[in-house]
Amino acid sequence: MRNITKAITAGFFAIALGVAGTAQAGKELDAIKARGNLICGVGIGTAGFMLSNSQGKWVGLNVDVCRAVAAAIFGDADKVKYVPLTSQQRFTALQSGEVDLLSNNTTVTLTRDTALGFDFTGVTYYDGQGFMVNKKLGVKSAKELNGATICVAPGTTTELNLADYFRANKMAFKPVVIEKVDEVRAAFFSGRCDVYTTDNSSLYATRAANVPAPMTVEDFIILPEVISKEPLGPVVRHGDSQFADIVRWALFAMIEAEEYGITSKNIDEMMKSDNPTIKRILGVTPGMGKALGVDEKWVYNIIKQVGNYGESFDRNVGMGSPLKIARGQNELWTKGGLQYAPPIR
Ligand SMILES: N[C@@H](CCC(=O)N[C@@H](CS)C(=O)NCC(=O)O)C(=O)O
Repeated sequence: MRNITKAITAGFFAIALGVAGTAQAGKELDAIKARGNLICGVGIGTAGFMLSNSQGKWVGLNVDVCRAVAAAIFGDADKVKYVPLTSQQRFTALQSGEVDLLSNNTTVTLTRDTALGFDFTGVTYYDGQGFMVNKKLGVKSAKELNGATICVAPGTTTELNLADYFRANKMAFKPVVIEKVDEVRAAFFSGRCDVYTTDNSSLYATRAANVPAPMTVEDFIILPEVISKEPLGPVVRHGDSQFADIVRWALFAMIEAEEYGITSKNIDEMMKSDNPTIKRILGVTPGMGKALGVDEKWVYNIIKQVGNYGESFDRNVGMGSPLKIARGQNELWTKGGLQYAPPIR
């Protein structure tokens, strides 16, 4: 009897602890603060999105999200350690606590948000899956790819959409599944695959930055079909809603700043603005920082050190970069795009 009571009591405490463990706000945040830096899972290397440059400094649109989170937490965008991960490694790395978040072109999906135990906090880049081919192949449409050999990375939505698309169109294909992105690119450029399929953003980046001489950008075309929705965004593991909120609002702050015309260049002027919304965003009217559990200057620090969403987009992947990607769906909602941040209030 006593043993049963003990067992029941122990079980009860285990459950109670478990519940308290998952609901405990700030435990990841506390660990990040105690460590003194944010550990951000990124890709192996994709121009414009996440790349360690010639000085060994990580740059890119996804990297800027990591920097924005560090600016919000530490007031210093440089307090980030980057861990490059393949598509296959990324989810285990997040689940096991090896990284605090992923900001690496991961698509928001239902199963990742639930069964894998993650929370997505926004969309850094609205994307879709496409196909790239060598012009020599003479193909103008994805509908002409019956029987093609196709390079694809494992553990991705890409792999699943590819199978769906070919089945739906009653076509056959031979997958060449390669984990490391540089090896996928090498296989494609050496002619081992007729087609490279991934998110269009990665195809643009690969075409702009990875074509080996004597071939050039002009030798490759990205076919017109976009076969899926790939909303790419930062993702954290379940367990610390406060940390998730900071990641969520760091990206929103970049988007909101663009909407209100606050840039890294004019932010000191903007601190003197009479506009009540701008005063609240920039912490001149306090309250938002306190609510989020960060310094009132969190948005100031993000925008001053990283820039607003439009500045980051332009510098990394847009017209100010070699990729020259049009804003398209990633334009602000006020200009016909999908980028929409809820109010900071
Ligand atoms: N968005 C897709 C694919 C994401 C993905 O990881 N693709 C890889 C394989 S092409 C990639 O972009 N890697 C880039 C890198 O490691 O730098 C997903 O979430 O499953």
